Amino acid sequence: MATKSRKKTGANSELIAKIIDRSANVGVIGLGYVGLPLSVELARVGFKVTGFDISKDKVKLLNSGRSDIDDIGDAEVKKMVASGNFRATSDSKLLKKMDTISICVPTPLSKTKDPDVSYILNAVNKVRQHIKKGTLVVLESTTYPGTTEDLILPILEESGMKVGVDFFLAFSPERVDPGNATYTTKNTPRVVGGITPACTQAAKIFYEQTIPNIHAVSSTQAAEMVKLLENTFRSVNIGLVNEVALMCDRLGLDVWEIIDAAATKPFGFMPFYPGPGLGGHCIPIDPHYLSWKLKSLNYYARFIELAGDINSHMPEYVVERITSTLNRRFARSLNKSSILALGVAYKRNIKDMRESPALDVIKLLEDKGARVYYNDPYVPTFKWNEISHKSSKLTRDLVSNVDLVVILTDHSNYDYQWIVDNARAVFDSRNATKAVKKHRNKIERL
Ligand code: SAJ
Repeated sequence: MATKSRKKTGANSELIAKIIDRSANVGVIGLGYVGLPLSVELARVGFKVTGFDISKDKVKLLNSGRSDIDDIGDAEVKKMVASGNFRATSDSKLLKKMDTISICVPTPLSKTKDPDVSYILNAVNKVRQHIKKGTLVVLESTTYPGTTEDLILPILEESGMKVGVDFFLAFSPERVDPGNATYTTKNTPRVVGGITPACTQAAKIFYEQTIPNIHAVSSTQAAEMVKLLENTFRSVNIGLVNEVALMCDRLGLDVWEIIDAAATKPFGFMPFYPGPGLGGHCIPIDPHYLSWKLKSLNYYARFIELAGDINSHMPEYVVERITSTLNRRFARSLNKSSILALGVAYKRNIKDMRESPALDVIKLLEDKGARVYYNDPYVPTFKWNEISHKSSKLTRDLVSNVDLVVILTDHSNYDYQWIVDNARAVFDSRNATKAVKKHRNKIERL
């Protein structure tokens, strides 16, 4: 916990003093997988945190000491609330008491695959109505370069206040990796970029109180671009390795063997793994914020679009492979076959299903006439396209009676040997069965 004191310079000296002595009232708008962990860390180091959320149910749940986020347990919320350092509210009028405001709201894509910054605008307009002199506003939501300066700054200056003098505005990308117990909000280095040097300094000192390693960049646009590079790097490399999987299939090679062997190279290589597609609310989406912005500058971001194309076709490829497996092994067509899908969350060991490719695979299988059951220990039920689905109990009877089991999310708590022992055939899109010793002849992999 960095409680470094700073030579108080510039227009933000009063704010910095309040941040360092913890008398600053801290506001967090959006209490999801980013805002809630941030609130926990800020409360932990002694700030009085007010969490703002439009969901009254979420506000009620948090104030009663319970969590709806995978990475934050009820005990942490209960402790934070009991300490008196946190309360949740839907009343945006309380923003007028805040000395710092962190905006952690969703930035999805619209139906036409354009950035949807409506959540950011909704939050910023509430801040504009209530912001007081000397406040630090930091946007954390992933967005295209220019959002903070071109969209948010003019709205906040409608208050008549001057940025860098009367209030401070910066961008600091969230880097939460849901389900990652090693790297959490409090030990993941942070990038900050302000509209003015005084804004950058205020943001740097604010985050230093909870995170030891803060890296300042020259502008809000630079900070916005850093995050998009991080996530585009992942999307493009996942797209590459998904295409390598398609190549290996045609070459009669085992893509998992190839990647594991390449990963023995101690430098200049970083393993990514093929899968049924790209899920989550970040990796499939954030790169399109960047390509959208570049289109407005008459530049076509080819890598982003190509990776998006490959990644979004993986569900179809998985269904093609299942179809040929049923055909080859049992002379069965997909139509009227029975399939058990294991895992619907978008990645292992979490319950989040946003943009999960498992849903696309299940829909494609059903569209081709298969009877699909699913099991996911993290997702007991879900509703999709107005249809409710319920996780089937993972019994020997079910596993042994379906024509094929497809592994879509490699949750660690599955007994993969037991599954293979009892299944007629297994299509493994995650290499989850790599440690399975017996009956490997039943397994096909991406
Ligand atoms: N995936 C693959 N192959 C891989 C890695 C991932 O198919 O080699 C798939 C996953 O199954 C998942 C999707 O890609 O469906 C996204 O996976 P992810 O590991 O990037 O997970 P996210 O989106 O939950 O979190 C990411 C963060 N992950 C990591 O850095 C490991 C990080 O990029 C961001 O902090 C976060 O998105 C965000 O909020 O932007």
